[in-house]
Amino acid sequence: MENKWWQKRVFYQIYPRSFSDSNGDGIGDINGIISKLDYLKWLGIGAIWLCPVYDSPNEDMGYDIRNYETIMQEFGTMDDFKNLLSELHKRDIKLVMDLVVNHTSDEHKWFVEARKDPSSKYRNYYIWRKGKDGKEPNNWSSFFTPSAWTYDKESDEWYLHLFAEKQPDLNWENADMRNEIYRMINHWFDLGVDGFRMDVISLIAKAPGLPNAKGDGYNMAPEHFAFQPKLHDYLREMRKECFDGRDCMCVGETTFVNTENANTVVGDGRELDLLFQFDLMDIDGENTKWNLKPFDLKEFKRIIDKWQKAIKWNTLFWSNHDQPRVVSRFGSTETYDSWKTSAKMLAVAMYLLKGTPFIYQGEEIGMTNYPFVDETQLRDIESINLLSQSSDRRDWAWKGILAKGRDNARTPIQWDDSINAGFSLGNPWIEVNPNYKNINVKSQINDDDSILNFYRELISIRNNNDVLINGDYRQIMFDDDRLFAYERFLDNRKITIYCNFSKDEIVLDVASDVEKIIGIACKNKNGYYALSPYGTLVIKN
Ligand code: TEU
Ligand code: CA
Repeated sequence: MENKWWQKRVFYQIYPRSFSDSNGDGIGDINGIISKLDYLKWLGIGAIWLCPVYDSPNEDMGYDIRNYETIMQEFGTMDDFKNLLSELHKRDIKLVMDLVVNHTSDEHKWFVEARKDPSSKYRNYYIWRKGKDGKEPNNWSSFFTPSAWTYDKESDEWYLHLFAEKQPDLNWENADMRNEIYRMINHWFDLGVDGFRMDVISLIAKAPGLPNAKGDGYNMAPEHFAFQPKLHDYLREMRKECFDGRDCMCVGETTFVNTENANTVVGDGRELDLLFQFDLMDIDGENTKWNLKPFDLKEFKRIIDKWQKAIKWNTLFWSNHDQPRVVSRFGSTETYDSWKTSAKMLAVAMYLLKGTPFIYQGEEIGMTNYPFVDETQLRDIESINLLSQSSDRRDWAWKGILAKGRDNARTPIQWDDSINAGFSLGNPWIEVNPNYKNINVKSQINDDDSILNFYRELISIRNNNDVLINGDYRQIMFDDDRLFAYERFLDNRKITIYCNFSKDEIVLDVASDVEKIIGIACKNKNGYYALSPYGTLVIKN
């Protein structure tokens, strides 16, 4: 089987602001990334997803773009960027950029013109409507604010924003706007980038007439802005104008995707190559992510099974810059041992599945959630807005933020045990996790038993094993509520993976003389393999 490059490589997601600061201003930057490329190569990484590095006022940390073709000053210059690209390619590492085209910043020159002059051609690049009876044009809520509309007094019209007020949605019905976006994408391709991760791409088309959502008050209206018929026209057009004929990859952040509509975007290869689905990320929330509910392994197993069967090629990830730290969330940080063992087990559970792994920065050393104590420590607009909108239930909101707040995964990478964890000599833009003296790259790199060295080994096993790349998937022991187990098989070769998600010791029905590829917290008990709490075993059989 002929693989595409993005099927054979392990991705690593970089959140530049928190990766490495080269000049002591407390903000991670491009030169900081360049200084760590040998580390990523050593780890076995084959491609990077780089979160936005474009000019932005940072209302939503770069997801509000002011200029698509310049680099954020705090991150460096265009020359620094070109240098990064060439240093990556020198090491045979691909670069996938973030593409945020559902909305821009309200400081983007298109929106500035649009707001200033309703007769300008840019007015129609965005979505403006008259109000209804002095109120919003419809009852949609946004991800960050109660209403998805903001009133403009000058013109007596409202503009739509599915995210923050400072993130006005682009009007994809406008062909001029679309062409400007395509030109911009091609410009980055011509510089040499290898692909794009498309932010909330499933939301770019809105239902004609912008109908009300069901229910009273403000409501999320995915039925009117996610996976609309026009989405497919836009994606096909974009593919034709920008992606066709290039050896590139586009992965969509397909908010509100499900196993029924997934293949409408990745099915025939004419829209997206890959997609991110969030069923797993929703597993510990009831209706909203902030209503916490306990992790249910059986539900996890159903979700994995459903997605492994639904589409040809999955993305495999535990976390990203919008999610808490995986070991705090789904593993155990109760003791040193459970932290270390569960972090390794989770990696095996996810990254030996069929698909392309995306490791989020810091995950490879088992970084944990941040013990926030007060709101001045928060930087993320989502958490800050949640608090200000929840004055009647502050404790509930705070509990939610501790468990799920996006800042948990945005604290600086812990490189060593020196000041600010070696991230910066200045004052970091967000606090460094106080556990950096115990959890850092330097202490793990020379420790054979570390999470970091385990990630390296796992990546290398995966990179070099055809069964793990192309083999079919089959889940086994489906009804077991402590073990997650699956097989990968190709021709007459088979690999079986056992992961103990529980605190119990589990004796497996596998004789201890079977060849093992990986064994963590796994011993021989009366001739059988036995998994200690959070242990994992991978065998060749
Ligand atoms: O996230 C899209 C998205 O749906 C998030 O709002 C998600 O629901 C939330 O983070 C879960 O808590 C993307 C980016 O990844 C995110 O960082 C941006 O804030 C958002 O788009 C707007 O661009
Ligand atoms: Ca800096």
